[in-house]
Amino acid sequence: MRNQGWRGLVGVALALAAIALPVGAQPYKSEYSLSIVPDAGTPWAKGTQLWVDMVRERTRGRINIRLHPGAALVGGDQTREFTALRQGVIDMAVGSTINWSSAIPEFNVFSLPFLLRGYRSLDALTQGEVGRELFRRVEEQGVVPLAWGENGFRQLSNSRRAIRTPEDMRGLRFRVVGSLLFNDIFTSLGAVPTQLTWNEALRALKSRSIDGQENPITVYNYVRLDTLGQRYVTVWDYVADPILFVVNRQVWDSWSPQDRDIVRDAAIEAARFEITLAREDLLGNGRGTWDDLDARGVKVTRLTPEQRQRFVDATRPVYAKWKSLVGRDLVEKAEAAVRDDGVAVGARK
Ligand code: X2X
Repeated sequence: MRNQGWRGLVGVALALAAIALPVGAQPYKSEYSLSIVPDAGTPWAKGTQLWVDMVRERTRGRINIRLHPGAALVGGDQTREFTALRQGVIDMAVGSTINWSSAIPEFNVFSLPFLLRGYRSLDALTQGEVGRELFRRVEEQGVVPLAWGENGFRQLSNSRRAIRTPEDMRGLRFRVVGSLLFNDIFTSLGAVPTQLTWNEALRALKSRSIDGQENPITVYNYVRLDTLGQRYVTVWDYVADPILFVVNRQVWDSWSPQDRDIVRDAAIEAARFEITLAREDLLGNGRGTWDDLDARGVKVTRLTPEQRQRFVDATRPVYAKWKSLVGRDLVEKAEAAVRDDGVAVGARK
């Protein structure tokens, strides 16, 4: 008897739920998980936090997101983040094209060495036909792309010596991540690349088992890589990694059209704020990034156009090889966009 009473109650509850929800829709979760790689403090993390806060506020708590830094939901293995998102293990993410290139090889377009020439060319890619095509690739994989943000132009740092020529890199061990494109780039320059996650990289830098790494200066500063012996920085702008604000498709479909608009608009606003932070070259305390580096005793090397050309020449075969791996059509679109909209190297500083 008692059992039947329960069944009756469950039946009534199910019937009520069916009335409340459109056919096929999933109920809202009490909390949505969101993955990012870096810790709080970087523009990437601050922009993500703004998105989370705006969504919670504007949906009056209907969409409540918990941020998981350090790619913790995939045990720190940032190259598995996109797959976990596709499979619904992660609900949302703000992730780098470098990390997601293992799932979508076309993302390597941003990592073709020395393709980009300053922020205008980067914008020409993300905001133009290339960006739209990449969004389509993301959608095909069951993930909803909402906005482009930016980690930034990636600079070289190491603990051994100032790097002005490819010869200066000879034999140095650098941490890289993402696709084998990075192994090819560093090998072509005579260095010894090692694929490590960001967490592993920090441990390896601390223990001095590797000599160097490459990351935007905002990331370098936030983790204070100078305190881990990374006292030589070379500004070479060889690649940049945009970040994407995305939501798993099933999660997206479970939200009302009104809530989807809120989430999309907030992503666009947060991404705009995030890009401003990434480009402003200021530290949290308001001091100029580059002046502060000098003051901390970091030796910053800026390549002259002639010096930079030597790196371009040395990585040309890698560029050619990866142009076909990434897809000739897409790379040619990117090259055309850079030609039309790019500004001279160094003009952004
Ligand atoms: O791991 C890195 O180097 C980082 C933090 O920049 C990315 O996630 C691509």
